[in-house]
Amino acid sequence: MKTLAATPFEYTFDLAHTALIVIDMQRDFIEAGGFGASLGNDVTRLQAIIPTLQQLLAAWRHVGGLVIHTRECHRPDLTDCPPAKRLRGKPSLRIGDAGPMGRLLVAGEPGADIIEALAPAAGEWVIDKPGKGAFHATGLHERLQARAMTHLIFTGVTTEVCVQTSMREANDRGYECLIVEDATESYFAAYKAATLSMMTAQGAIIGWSTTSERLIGSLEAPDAQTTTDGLSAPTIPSINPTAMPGAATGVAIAS
Ligand code: TIU
Repeated sequence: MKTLAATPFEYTFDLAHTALIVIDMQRDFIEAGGFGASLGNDVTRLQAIIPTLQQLLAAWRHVGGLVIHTRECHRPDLTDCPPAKRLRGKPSLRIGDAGPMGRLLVAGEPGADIIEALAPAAGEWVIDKPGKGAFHATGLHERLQARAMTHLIFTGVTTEVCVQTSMREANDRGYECLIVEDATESYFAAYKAATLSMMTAQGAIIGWSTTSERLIGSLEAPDAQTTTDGLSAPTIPSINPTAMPGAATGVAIAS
């Protein structure tokens, strides 16, 4: 088991039953000319977390943890895009319209791709999702159950839209959820801050938050032993023979 400092209190997980989820790090949200920009957002804000996510992914892959990537996108015929979603508001382009990176939020188009810097590795899951939440109409819960996953660690964009929705869906399905503060970002700093506060309030009502440094540190530290009652066993100091009484002088110790 691994334990790390988190808000509002320590978070403990077993790597074999924990997945790292990277939400929607797609060109459509992060690059100019995509869906995020069509809504009037400054997409450059989201680019700040790319190096942090690269470090976290490298550390997670190094210890052999399961990685799951999601992509918000729709079938080319848009049958999985409710009119309420497509027709909402007055964006410069709507879902399915052609933009400089192809049709917005449509599977198979360049804009729907995960950015090159965070490309999925072989064996990692890539979940296409028509909604904001990763569990809606994706079969993700069933796949996680088949792998006996109990803990989910959330990263990606945007904090208060797809990341928060997914973490709330996961919490209601019984997963112990952690969000990595510097590996998630929003177009709005205030919404990110509010989301982290509200999800960790009331004794981790939705889940915990921590930093990538703490999470990576926990991966590098040896696993804590657990006792049968689930509590961490006290650490037994290793014995250094040269530090034992008499060792330096060669005096025999009476047995
Ligand atoms: N608009 C916005 O903040 N986000 C989305 O539409 N999707 C995701 O968060 N992925």
